[in-house]
Amino acid sequence: MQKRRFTALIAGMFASAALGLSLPATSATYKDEYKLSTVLGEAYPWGWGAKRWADLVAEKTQGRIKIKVYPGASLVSGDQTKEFTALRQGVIDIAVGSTINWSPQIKELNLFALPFLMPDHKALDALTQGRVGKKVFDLLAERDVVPLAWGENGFREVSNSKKPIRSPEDLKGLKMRVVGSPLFLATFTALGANPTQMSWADAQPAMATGAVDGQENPLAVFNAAKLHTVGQKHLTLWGYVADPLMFVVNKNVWNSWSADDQKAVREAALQAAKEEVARARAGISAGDDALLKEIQANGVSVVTLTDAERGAFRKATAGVYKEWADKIGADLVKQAEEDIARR
Ligand code: X2X
Repeated sequence: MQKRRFTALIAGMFASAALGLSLPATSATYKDEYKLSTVLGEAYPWGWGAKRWADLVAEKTQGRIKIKVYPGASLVSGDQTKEFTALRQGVIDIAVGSTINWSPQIKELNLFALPFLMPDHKALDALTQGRVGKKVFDLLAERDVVPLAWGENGFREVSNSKKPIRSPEDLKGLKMRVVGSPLFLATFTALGANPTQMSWADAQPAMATGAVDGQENPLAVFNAAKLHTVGQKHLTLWGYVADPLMFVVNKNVWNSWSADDQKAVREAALQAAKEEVARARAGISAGDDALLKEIQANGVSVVTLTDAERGAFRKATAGVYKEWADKIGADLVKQAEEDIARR
């Protein structure tokens, strides 16, 4: 009798231990490692910013929160447009993601990809740091993530292996690799190009083999990825769109942390994002053109457009702008236009 009761007790202990293991993490449970997703690695401002955030979090939480960066969108097998869904589902704990890659799930993020909406960095800041940025973060918060800071991939310049691009006519028939949302297909189709969507992982081999003629990405990406080695000899500075980055945490993960640790993670995100934006902007403007010089030294010919030339691209994409402004939400687009005008 005694023995049987003892056996039952032991069995019960094992059962609850096993049960305990399969229960979801309680608020007191921290993971050994949190998975942070990015598309680009540490050689790029984007991946550098993510690593910086992870390091600052480790420091500020005395190692209670350990974050590992998974570049190449590897947690979703490189399929960067699935990143946000995986983040909501908890497959990814934390992310530094581009508005472009998350725009298939959050249509308002297409705002930043409206052709020629933002003329300069000040315009981009007026959006991310103003009421538009707040509205977008509110939308993210409704979708199971906690948004903490705005970073930057950058103004996306167009390159190709065939010829200098100065007018929409020059783009006619060029096979262009584009990302993310159907808005990019619409823009390049309106310009007479032949756009095809693919992930960043697939884009580089496609350029190397000549399966595509060109692509569009910020100068920091062009340079770090050494796109001159995959035939990209012609680069046009047209600044037609810019993609900001968002530093976010899955809501369940966030809620599992103490208030002090949440504060530390938020402060770390703001600091890392600020430093990351500075890196994304380094060397690409009149005051500091070191990066641009490096690209040219690699044999890339760079076309800078006059206002009139830029105007021709704007005109050719005006219909796409109008159509997509309605899809994104006329009110949000109007606010963005007002805030840019007032910058
Ligand atoms: O795929 C791209 O072009 C990249 C790296 O810029 C993004 O993830 C948006």
